[in-house]
Amino acid sequence: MSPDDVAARREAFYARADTQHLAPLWTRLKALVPKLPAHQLVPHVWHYDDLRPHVMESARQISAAEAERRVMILENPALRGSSQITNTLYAGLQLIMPGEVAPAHRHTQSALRFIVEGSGAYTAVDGEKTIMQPGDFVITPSWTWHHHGHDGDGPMVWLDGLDIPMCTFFGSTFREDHDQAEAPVARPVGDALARYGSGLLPVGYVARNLNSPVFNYPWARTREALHALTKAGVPDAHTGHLMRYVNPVDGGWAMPTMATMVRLLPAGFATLPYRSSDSMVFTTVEGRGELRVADQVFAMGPRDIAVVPGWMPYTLHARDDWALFSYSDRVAQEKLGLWREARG
Ligand code: GTQ
Repeated sequence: MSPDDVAARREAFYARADTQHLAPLWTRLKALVPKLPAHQLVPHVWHYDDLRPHVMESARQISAAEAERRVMILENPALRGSSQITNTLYAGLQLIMPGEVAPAHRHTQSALRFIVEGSGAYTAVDGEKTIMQPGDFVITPSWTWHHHGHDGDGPMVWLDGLDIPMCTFFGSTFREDHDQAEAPVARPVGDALARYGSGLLPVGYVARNLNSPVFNYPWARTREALHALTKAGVPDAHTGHLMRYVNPVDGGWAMPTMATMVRLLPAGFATLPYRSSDSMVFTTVEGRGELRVADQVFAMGPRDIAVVPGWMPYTLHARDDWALFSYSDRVAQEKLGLWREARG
C-alpha cells in the first residue's frame, strides 16, 4: 500500500472509532506524555503600586458584605478568564475597610493569607480570632468556618492564596454559608500561638485536621529567625536563606496542599539558577531585587507579586536585604511522588 493509502485507511478508521467516543493514542502520545512539563503558564510580576488604585476602587464599587469576599483576582496572563495564577493555584488581593465584616462561610478549598498592608483587621478561623499585621502568614484550613472583620483604622489588604483549581480538578468542591455573619468565637486571641507556637505542645494533643494548629505565623518572629540565619552561615547558592513554615505537630508543611516558604537574600547576593516542578507565587515582604526567569528580568519591590512557572529556571538578585514569601503546590506534588528540582 502507498503511504497515502495507509493514511487514508487510518483516517477512515479514526472516523469510525470516533462515533464511539474512541480515539487513537499514537497520534497524541508525545503530547500526552511529554518529555518535560508542557504548560501554558507565563512568568509575570504585578507591581503593587499599579494594582493598589484598583484594589482601593473596589471598596467604592461594593461593600465586603455584598461581595462576600471583596477580592481582585490575579490571573496568569496566559490563563485569562480562568481565575488561575498557576494550573493548581489561585491568587487574589482582598480588601477590608474599617467596620466591615466579610461574612462567615466554609469550603473545602484551603486558603492562606499573606498580609500586605494595613493593621487592625482580624480573621476568625474555627472559633479563634487573630489580629493581622503586614508579613503575617495566616492559615484557613479546609472546611473551617471563617469570617473577616476590621475594628481598626484604614484599609487592610492581604494576598489570598487558595488551591481552588486543584479542588476543581478533583471535583471535591463544597461550600456552606453560616447562618450568622460572624461565626461563634470560642477561644481568646493568641491561644493557638501560645499552645502550639512556642516549641511546646499540650500533652495528649490530637490534631483536628491536616494543618498546623498555629494559624498565624507573625512576621516579627519570622523576620527574627531569617536575620539570625544571616549571622550564622552562608546562604544556599540557589535559594538564599530559605525556610519553610512547619506544622509543629509532625514537622511537615504547615498546610496539606500548599507549601509555604520564606527566604532572605542578603543585599548584593545573587542566586544561581534553580528550578522545580511546582509553579511558584512570590511576594516581596521587605527589600527589593531582580527576578530573572529564562530571559526575562523583573524588578520587584515591597508588596510586588510574581508567578514563576514550574520547571523554568530562575535567579534572584538582591539589591538590599530581600525577604520573599512564596507558596506553591509542592506539598501535593511531594505526596504524589511527582516533585522534582534541579540546580544549575
Ligand atoms: O476569604 O474565604 O480570595 O472563599 C476566594 C475565596 C477568599 C475567603 C478568596 C474565598 C476567600
